[in-house]
Amino acid sequence: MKHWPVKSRRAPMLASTLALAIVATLSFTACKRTPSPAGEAPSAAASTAPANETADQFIARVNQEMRDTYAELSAAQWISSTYINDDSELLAAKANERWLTQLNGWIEQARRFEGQSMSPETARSIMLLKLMTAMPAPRDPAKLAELTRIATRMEGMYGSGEYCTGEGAAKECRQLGELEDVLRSSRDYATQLDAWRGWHTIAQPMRKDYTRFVELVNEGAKDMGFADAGEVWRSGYDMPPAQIAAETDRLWGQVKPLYEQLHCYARTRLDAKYGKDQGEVGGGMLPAHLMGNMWQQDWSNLWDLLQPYQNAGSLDITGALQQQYRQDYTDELARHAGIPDTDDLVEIERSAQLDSARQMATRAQDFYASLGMQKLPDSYWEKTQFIKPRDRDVVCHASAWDMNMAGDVRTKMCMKPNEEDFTTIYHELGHVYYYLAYNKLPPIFQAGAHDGFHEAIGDTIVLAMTPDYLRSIGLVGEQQQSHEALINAQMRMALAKVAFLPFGLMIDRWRWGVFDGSIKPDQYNKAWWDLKAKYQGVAPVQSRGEEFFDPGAKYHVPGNTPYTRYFLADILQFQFYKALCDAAGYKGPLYECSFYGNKAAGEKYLAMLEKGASQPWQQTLKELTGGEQMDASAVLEYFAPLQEWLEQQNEGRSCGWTGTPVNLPPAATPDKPVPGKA
Ligand code: X8Z
Ligand code: ZN
Repeated sequence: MKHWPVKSRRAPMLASTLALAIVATLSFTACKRTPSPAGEAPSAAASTAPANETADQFIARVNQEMRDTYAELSAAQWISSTYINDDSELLAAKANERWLTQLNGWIEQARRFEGQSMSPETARSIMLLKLMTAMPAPRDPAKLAELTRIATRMEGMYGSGEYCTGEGAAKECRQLGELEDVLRSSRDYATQLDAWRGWHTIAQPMRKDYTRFVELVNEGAKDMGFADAGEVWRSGYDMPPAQIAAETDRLWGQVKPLYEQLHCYARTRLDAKYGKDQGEVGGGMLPAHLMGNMWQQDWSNLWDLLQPYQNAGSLDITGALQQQYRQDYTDELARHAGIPDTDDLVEIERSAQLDSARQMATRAQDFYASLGMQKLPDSYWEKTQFIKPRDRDVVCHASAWDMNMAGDVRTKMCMKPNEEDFTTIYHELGHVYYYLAYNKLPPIFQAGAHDGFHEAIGDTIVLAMTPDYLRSIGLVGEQQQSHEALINAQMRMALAKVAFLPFGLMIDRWRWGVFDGSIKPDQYNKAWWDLKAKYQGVAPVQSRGEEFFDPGAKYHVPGNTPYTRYFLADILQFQFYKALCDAAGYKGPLYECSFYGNKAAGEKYLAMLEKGASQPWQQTLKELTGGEQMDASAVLEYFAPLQEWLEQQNEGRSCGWTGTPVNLPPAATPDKPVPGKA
């Protein structure tokens, strides 16, 4: 996303930086903050405000200056995310330092206008300015520079993190993608545990940096008049910050019974596969390393274990994508003149991987185009990172970038032919289409209505990828019209979207606590696993003491991307989906609707995207859905058949879990940290 550079280098963040971060718009009433004391260390930019400038003129100038600086920052961040080394990190940290200094300068200059009358747009812009970065920076230039260096380093450590085993010639190092492949495909208990533990070693060396990072962003937040950095994050929702915390509790309360049913069902199936003593951990929790995903946030990879009915029509999208890839490879091989040597084979493999990734992105583009949206510009296809480069470290975590607010949009992924990456590219293009739609607004308004909107755009399209749509693009065969087939289709969505809900919530429960000091550094890991237990009902099978820093093994922690957005998006996308189905004139049950190809739905969607952050999100939501509240009833409506089915399956079982596992054995061999290579 675009992001304003605020943050670090990644785009989603970027957007975040600007955009995403912004997203977090606050209502005017919520924005009355205690003015900070006059700065002891005024930034250079603060002295450049022309005398007698009005508030409206000030905002016009800030928008212009933002446009002028933006491309340089995003270029530095793009390079450091797609070519990790000391040099690119240095340049990205420096660019971010300039940006945050400039931002602090604008925020300081804006104080002149407190209490003055000004246009509503200007008042909103000033509010958004203070929330533009997820990484509020201290005014002290030395501390600001320290902060950008730490942020860049942590993200680099994540991107280049690897887990090495064996010695000498037998030494083998694996990065996240390879370790994720193990969890995706292996069903061997010990093999999965090794991959899971191995990845978590990369985070151990981040603990010190993260602890200092927290001190520095909190100082930046206080300089702006906020209690701590968590309050800055919670202030981006056009309502008082305390209220958004309560809102997330309310929404979680709506969907929790559904999650509990899914959890209970998954546990039964895991018990059947691994035996009760391995299929669950004390207190009825799910073992963290057996969920097919490093963070247990998406259980789709456990389809082989959790598929409700074996013979009700295949939804094996990964299988179909892999088959297409193999076909590409065979075709390329056949076209090769002469007998290929090893280098040729590597080239052919790579070229087939790239083709397959581009085909996946083309499919995703086609969905948006079918709604009447533009095709992506040529520069997208030329400059995007589709697959993992062979010769250097990159941040593989998927992101979407607006490089210049003028059409240079890109995605950055390390795509493989599997269902997860296939849906992720639809997600990323949601960000891209948001950028393209709001690029005509002043830069300060170039953000999602709130950050959850930004995350929900592409996911709404994913909901419309029904079995029927998948059949129409040749990824699955003819579908049965049976209750069994319906339950299978629902389960496929639930493993991604219902399993995610408590994870979407717990990450920022942890960070809010870290920022407000209720979670102290010597309790970082304990608090993390307490929250994992409380919300997700998952637990490690060996004890994870404070020698570990498991939060750092999830991208958004070292990457400093707020996470509540994804929880909100997981709810909002069902509201958007329902609204677009209505706009398309669809009348059947919600879960069968696809608005693929429907221009009326597309027009309505685009109208929302074009609003960006120019008005409170409640208004934007109302224009799309008729309501002003986030609400999970569309989630429940969508999953009603599955919920009923799960309740039948779970009947007579004792569901639920207790919060904390008891007496976990210590890790058999202490994990050794393997510092990143960068
Ligand atoms: O980070 C992402 C996107 C980029 S904004 C790939 N997501 C979250 C995650 O991977 O943890 C999408 C779903 C949740
Ligand atoms: Zn996203």
